[in-house]
Amino acid sequence: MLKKVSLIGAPTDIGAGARGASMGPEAMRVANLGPILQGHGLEVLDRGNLIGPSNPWLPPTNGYRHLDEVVAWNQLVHDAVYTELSDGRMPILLGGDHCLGLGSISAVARHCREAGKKLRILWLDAHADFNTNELTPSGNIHGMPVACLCGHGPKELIEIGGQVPAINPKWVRQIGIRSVDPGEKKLVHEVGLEVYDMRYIDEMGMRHTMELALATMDVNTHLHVSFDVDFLDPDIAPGVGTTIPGGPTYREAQLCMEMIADTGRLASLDVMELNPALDVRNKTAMVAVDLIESLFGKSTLMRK
Ligand code: B3U
Ligand code: MN
Ligand code: MN
Repeated sequence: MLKKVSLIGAPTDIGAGARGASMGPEAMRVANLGPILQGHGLEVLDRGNLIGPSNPWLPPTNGYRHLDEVVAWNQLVHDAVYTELSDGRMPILLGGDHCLGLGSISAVARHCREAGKKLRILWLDAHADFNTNELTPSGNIHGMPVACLCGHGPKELIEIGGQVPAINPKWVRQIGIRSVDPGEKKLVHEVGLEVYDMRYIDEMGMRHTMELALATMDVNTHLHVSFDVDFLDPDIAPGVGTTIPGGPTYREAQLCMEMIADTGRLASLDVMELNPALDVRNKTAMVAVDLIESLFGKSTLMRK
């Protein structure tokens, strides 16, 4: 695991259906993310916030809301994430809504191509984020980033990482899924995405789920985690725009993070959709920070 990490704030809700994720980066700082990671022996640089277009809050055109602004933000995120990886630092993207997973992961994919690394992506989310402009019920682009990464999306978005498609769907494992739109579901099946939905986690348990999700990694693997905070059960994480009941409990989420930490392969991270306007005394940010600590190996009394 890289010892040097960089925090990149992307304060926007440009792809979301509710305002407020633009305050996510600051809430993570208020919850002490930087100093806490430093306390675990990491060298932490806070790069501050990216500055992009404001949110005009318009209805969709051609099935997309704010496409131009989403492209601009993703370009900024791509460049910032790519720069950190080129410098040998681990980027931690603080969202911002999940449309920015596109810029982040297309930069990671570019880096892996150039470095000859095998890429694995864990998409922790209540949603599959696999809509297109024809399938979307909302036009909100935070419901589309995985489809765009796999080449299903508008030209100006899918080309950001310099290669179309940016990733192979075989590199993705989705965990915690429990809200998928009907057309989206069909496309997810067609593409053959590896999905561990809540039904699977209920039946098989988080341990077995993570063993499978992490199975095909080796020493040459770059592991990217895209953590949509709405992955978590709303009981512990109410501060998100689209709460979906029945998510992983605190213990299940801890185990998920610990098993990722145990691989030693985590090399980039997105923390997305945190919405302080909907939170209760910053508790969702504090849970997210707590889980990120586990992702960096906090909780292993038994193993160290
Ligand atoms: N699938 C719905 C809702 C949604 C997706 N991602 C979030 N919400 N956060 C849509 O609008 O695409
Ligand atoms: Mn998402
Ligand atoms: Mn989600």
